[in-house]
Amino acid sequence: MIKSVLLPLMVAFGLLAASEARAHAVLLESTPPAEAEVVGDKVEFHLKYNSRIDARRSRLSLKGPGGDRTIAPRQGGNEAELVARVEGLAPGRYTLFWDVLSVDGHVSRGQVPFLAIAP
Ligand SMILES: [Cu+2]
Repeated sequence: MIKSVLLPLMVAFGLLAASEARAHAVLLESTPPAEAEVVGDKVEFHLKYNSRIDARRSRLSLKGPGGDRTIAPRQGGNEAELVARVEGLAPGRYTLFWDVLSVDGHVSRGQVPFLAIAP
């Protein structure tokens, strides 16, 4: 009897804990994808998350051959997407650092490395 009650309870709590952890914004997909080769000196970033993002309080920065620069992100097609555009890239290795505020009030961070190559 006790066993039959406990197991479903433990399963229920396990699921709750898992969905709580997922409340932080997690990057699901990016354009360019990590380790991609981008041809040319312009890149349009699309970052798709698993939850809504506050675009105004999220930051992007790009580190690469020309030094570091901060990029102002905009909201994409929906509230779980950020977009930004950068021009004038010299060929070389870059890392896009993202720092986003999700609706649960937590900040999460990550990076997308890519390679810019001359056309
Ligand atoms: Cu969170």
